Amino acid sequence: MFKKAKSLFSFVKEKLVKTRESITRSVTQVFVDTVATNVNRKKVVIDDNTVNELQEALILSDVSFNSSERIIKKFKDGLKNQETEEEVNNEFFLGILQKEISAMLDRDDLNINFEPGGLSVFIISGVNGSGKTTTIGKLANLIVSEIGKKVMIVAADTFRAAAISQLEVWAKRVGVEFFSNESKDPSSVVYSAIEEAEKKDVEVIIIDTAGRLGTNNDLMMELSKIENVIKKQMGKGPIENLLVLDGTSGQNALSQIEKFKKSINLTGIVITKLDSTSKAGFAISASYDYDLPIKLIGVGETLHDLLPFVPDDFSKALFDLK
Ligand SMILES: Nc1nc2c(ncn2[C@@H]2O[C@H](COP(=O)(O)OP(=O)(O)OP(=O)(O)O)[C@@H](O)[C@H]2O)c(=O)[nH]1
Ligand SMILES: [Mg+2]
Repeated sequence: MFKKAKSLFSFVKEKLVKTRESITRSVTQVFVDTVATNVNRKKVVIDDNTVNELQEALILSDVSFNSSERIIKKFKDGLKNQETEEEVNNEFFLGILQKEISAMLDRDDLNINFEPGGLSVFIISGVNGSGKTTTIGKLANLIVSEIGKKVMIVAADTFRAAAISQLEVWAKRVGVEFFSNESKDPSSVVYSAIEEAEKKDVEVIIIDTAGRLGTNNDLMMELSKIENVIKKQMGKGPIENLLVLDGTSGQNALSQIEKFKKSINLTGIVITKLDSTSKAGFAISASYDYDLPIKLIGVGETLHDLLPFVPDDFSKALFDLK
């Protein structure tokens, strides 16, 4: 799935430059003395002080305490009885860190799912301005260009008048079906959209929702109602229920996951704006602490700037490894 987009490792590396510079700088500093004491040694030794500094550096790079504990434990396990013929340099330590982080992010539910033979319904939600509408345009493009399915995008953000026309522009740009109507009730828009999709043999509908804070109960109930309407109408819930997180908010985005998770059955997360943040470290915690797959990442504002999430590529890009 999404094979072409998946092969863009060098592109991810290029885009993650801000986070990479910040993480690599702080983590590299931690290892300076350790690298010196391990020169010409076969068995690698690292002291507790260095390990503590490493944990601090991770936390300063927007990794949560919980995730940092796990990374440190795995890092220490990885080093235990480590005998190496390799030169013990920075890359040696970063390589061990990268492998552990990659393993933490790797899951068997990273792919976007489609209903076999039926209509696939995707809901896209998130706080205001996180990148939902832009992500929908890019995702529609990925699905059309790589999988060739017939897509309809649905304007269920009835809150802002401009939201509908913004989505319509994306639909035209990508060349997919677009649905909106006069109703102010997002669930009613979704209901009509599904009827229309069935008439037009659409295979995937992607629903744009209004930005909302997880603390606003009324708006969270509205989101949950959309999910319930789909369940009733289709006999099952949306196959993808994706929460879009703004990469520039760093650890602040984590509390949003917790709140959205209480109201809707999230199937995964999308992290946007990774091209303009130094805080991408929080992505590790977004997945590990909340037991959710990162399915897609946004790395820019154009049509092609949405990529499937590949844990090994992402973690290598964090530490500038090949
Ligand atoms: N650099 C960068 N900008 C992005 C990315 N994704 C979205 N944006 C920008 O973020 C801004 C907000 O994007 P929207 O898609 O309108 O966000 P939204 O979540 O739909 O916003 P609301 O509907 O108002 O809640 C726009 O200026 C986008 O171009 C990304 O991956 N990288
Ligand atoms: Mg929007």
